[in-house]
Amino acid sequence: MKTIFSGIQPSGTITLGNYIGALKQFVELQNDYNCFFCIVDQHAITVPQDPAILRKNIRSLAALYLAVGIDPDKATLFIQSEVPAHAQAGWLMQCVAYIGELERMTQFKDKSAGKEAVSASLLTYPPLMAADILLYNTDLVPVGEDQKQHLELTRDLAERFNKKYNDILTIPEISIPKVGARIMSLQEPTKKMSKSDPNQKASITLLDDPKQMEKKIKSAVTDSEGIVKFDRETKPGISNLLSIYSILGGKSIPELEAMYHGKGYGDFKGELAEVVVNFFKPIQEKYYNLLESSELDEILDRGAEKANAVASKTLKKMERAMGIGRKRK
Ligand code: ATP
Ligand code: LTN
Repeated sequence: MKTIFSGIQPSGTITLGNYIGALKQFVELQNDYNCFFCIVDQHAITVPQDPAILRKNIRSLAALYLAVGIDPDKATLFIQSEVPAHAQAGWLMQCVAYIGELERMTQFKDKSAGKEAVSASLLTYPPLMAADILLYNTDLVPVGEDQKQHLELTRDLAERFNKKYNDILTIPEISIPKVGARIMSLQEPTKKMSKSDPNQKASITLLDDPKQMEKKIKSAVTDSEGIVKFDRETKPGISNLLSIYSILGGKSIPELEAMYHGKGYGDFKGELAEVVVNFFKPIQEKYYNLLESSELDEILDRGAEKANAVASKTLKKMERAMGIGRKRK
């Protein structure tokens, strides 16, 4: 069986974008691959976090992974900081990466823009991400489109490592969904929906209550044309809502365009809100049950143990190849 690795930051409650771009794929892929899904808390602290809120978000993200359908008997679910090999291999990959290539990462440019104090880790974030992936001999990494550049760098770093030291790292492939790889902000539809966006109206989280979901969809920025038609260039707002409707409602975009022919945005948004609310209702019920249970901690303990067994082996191989530490049997 081939191996999959992917991670989500516990930097807030996950959004519709995270679900459509990442989690939905994870659930589908877990049947055919040996999967490792990670809560990348060490990545989350590259930007300021309130410690108490971060703790809560970690548990909440774990429960959401399970609530959307990740099956702990099929996939390994774990917290990054509970597997020390990640930080250790992250350091090794920092020694392989060049500052110039890290400075070219658009996520670094976006997250550091206009900030006076930027942590060093925001720059060295991609080598840690590369380590996450490479420790598991990963064949495939399912992510949203925004992570493409990081994945390309991961492949470059792995190739560089293999050439310089020993051919021990697997070069991973990237998997981006055909539809929904980039769900846009509801307020600025030319910008991606992001869970750490300070404007709460810009994203729908998986834990919003029905009223909030409805309100956010109804106030989503569209255009003044009044025609429900997919055109990313001239109608980014409506096109984004059509993508969401199509994926969660199980109807194709032409079908939806035909359904709303001659109708206004009011009807369209109202019915989309219903689709979104009904889609996440059972997920939310499952989530609240899980959050109360001790099962969640048991799953995470087991996950960390399984991940640790694989990751520590690769780390040892990397250290040996680089010549650090003493030679042991
Ligand atoms: P942050 O706002 O803290 O940077 P984020 O919402 O961008 O977080 P991540 O934790 O960085 O989310 O990403 C988790 C996964 O969700 C990644 O695979 C990423 O590509 C995917 N993803 C994030 N935002 C979107 C989006 N708007 N559309 C599709 N996929 C997305
Ligand atoms: N960089 C990713 C989160 C992330 C990740 C990973 C994704 C960290 N490590 C490994 C896939 C594989 C992000 O910001 N979305």
